[in-house]
Amino acid sequence: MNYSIKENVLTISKSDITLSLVILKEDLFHFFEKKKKSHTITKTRRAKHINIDDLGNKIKIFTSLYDIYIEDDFSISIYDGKTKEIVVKDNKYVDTKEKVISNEQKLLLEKEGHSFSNTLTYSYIINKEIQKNEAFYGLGEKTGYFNKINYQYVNWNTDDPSAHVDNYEALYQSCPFYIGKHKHTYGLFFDDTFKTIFDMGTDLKNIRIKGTLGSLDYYFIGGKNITDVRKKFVDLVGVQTMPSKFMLGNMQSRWSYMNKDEVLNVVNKYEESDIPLDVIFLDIDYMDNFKVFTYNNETFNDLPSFIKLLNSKGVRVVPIIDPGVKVEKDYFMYEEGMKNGYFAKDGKTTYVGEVWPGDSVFPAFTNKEVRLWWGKHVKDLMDLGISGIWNDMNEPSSFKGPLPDSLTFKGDNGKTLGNLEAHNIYAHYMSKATFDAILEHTNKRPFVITRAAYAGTQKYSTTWTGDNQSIWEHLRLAVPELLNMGLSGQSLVATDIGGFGGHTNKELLIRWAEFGALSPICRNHSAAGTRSQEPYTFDDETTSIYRKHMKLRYSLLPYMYDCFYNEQFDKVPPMRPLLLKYPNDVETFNINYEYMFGPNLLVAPVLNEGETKKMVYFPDTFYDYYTKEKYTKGYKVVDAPLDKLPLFVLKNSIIPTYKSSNHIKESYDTISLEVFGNLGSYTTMYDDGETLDLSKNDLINFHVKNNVFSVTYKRYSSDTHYKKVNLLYREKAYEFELDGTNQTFTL
Ligand code: MIG
Repeated sequence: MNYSIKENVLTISKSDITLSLVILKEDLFHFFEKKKKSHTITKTRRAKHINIDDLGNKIKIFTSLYDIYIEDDFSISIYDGKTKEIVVKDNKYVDTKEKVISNEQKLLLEKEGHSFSNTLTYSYIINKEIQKNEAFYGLGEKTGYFNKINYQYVNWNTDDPSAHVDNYEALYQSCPFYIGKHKHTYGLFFDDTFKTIFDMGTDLKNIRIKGTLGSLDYYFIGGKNITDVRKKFVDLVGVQTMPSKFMLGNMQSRWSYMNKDEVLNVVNKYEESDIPLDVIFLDIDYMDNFKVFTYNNETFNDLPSFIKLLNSKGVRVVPIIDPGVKVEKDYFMYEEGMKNGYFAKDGKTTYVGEVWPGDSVFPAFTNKEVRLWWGKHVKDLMDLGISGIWNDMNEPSSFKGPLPDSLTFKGDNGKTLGNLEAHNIYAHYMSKATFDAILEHTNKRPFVITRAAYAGTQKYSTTWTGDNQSIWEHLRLAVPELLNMGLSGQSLVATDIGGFGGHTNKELLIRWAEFGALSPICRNHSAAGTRSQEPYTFDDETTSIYRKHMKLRYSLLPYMYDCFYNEQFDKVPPMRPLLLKYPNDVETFNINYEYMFGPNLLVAPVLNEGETKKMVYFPDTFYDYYTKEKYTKGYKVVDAPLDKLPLFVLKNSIIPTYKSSNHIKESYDTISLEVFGNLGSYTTMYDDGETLDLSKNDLINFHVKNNVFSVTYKRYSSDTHYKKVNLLYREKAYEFELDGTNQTFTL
């Protein structure tokens, strides 16, 4: 075999094909055809020394953990270094021409007047052999079930308003990363921003990954288990930004709040209904003729004072910003962008597509100068008093259909990107522009929520799953969809509670809100022209069940907040499949409709109409959160009347809660602890809910065992924090005063 090693880069070449390998860590390998700059991996890592054995017709490269064999047809097999078992293996090199139909079929189709090529040419096709009982997860925002096996997906950010059914191939986001789990667990991340196709085993034999124009460029990520692989993937592309506390509050939105009165009415109705609310969104209707960075001077006149009013009622405001800039003489965004050549071009002229304002042009966020310019306007918008920015339509979507392949976008360092390369990272860079600007302006954790994304966008933004519909099928879809997003690095995610398109109904809204209460971001949103979807527009029962579950969410705030804080360090997504904690329990491999929130809560939302009982799988001993009934390992049928979200707590754990308020507060002076089982230990983080520096936080550990309760601080500040703790232990309630020093109490 013809290979060379230069500066720890192994390169193999044969005829016109070259393949390089860099060992980044003992369990992180980078395979690529051409060296290129990643759009999402920001850290550069040093290449490690390559240990190699030349075996004649193949070579063996080994680290302390894995053996890699590369054959002279470029097929790669990775084995566990200790057991010598297969981890992941190429099923022989495949020609990049793929036969789609036979010659006979082609002739028939042509007879009927279709023109059809019976071969498609790809820039690469990789076949990874499916191992015995192998399951697949990840792939970011995709439809279908939790285990991705047997579906085919396309990574091409797409705004298609039809219903997101199982076999829908492309949603708004692209995350070319999957985790394979059989006896061994690994991840593969294809850092290819061009369109890629992931056939997850439709032939039952291979995972087939096809590049359309991009060059082969992927990472093998090894790990002990799925948690470990997820952690290493996140270390590579970036961890989800830590939310400010308010971002865990309840949010209300609707496309078609047409003026200030309508918005105020929603906030007032929430208040009257005694339902917690922290954020209200302004959809496109607040703008002046849909011109971004403006507001309508009649319907939303003096917006800053209005925002102040809402803020004084404890509610923050987050407006929408789309990428499309209206073509209009004297409109500052258009003039500034045109003058500086900031918009995407078709040949020598600026490309004009169509969005809400009519003819629109698209900023080239791939370029730093453009990002800074956009950011300056983001800062001006922040000055109105808003608390975050909602980025939509950034696939990008245009009413004139997909942007032409021929478009070009200015990149960084004098580069130009064609549309096919820029498309999947358009929103990624728009999120970066927005995030960087808010960060610089406020010096606090930015709140950005984007519809489209690429792998790693979570370091700049949260996301939601776009235009779902008010159908039960979409409530069911939401659970595995968010779980796989979590495994793909995106943990601050939401689905539109109640469903976006179509008219929702009482029962669906209630069940969706119950799920929403224990999902990462909790936001009710609906489309213009659909039935009102705010909880109080139904009946007293709806209002009361909605209230109950939002209060449940607000009471669990310290727990949820700790989950997001912990993710910064342990890289475990707060909303997580049972599989993460129980990777050896085969029952957990295909669980679609229950999940864990944090280490101790098991959530089993009802997702079917008319259902008042639910079959729940308990991977261990759990207690009912409300009744304290004990469930041992196995499948059990639990009661789930309309007003109840089935929620369970792992034995021997402590759940911290606050007395729920209707708005998230800056500080809390009492914390309640409930011990489920005989003992428990829980560490909580205490901060102001928005500080950037997470390294200097005060941690408080609560520990209960053998009738002794202790409180231990690991602190950076001298604040007392909680002054009181209420403890519920073995059905007895205790109340203790805290003085800010380590204390021990006998129970
Ligand atoms: O569908 O701005 O996904 O949340 O309300 C049209 C209007 C465009 C799509 C978003 C949706 C938003 C809507 N937008």
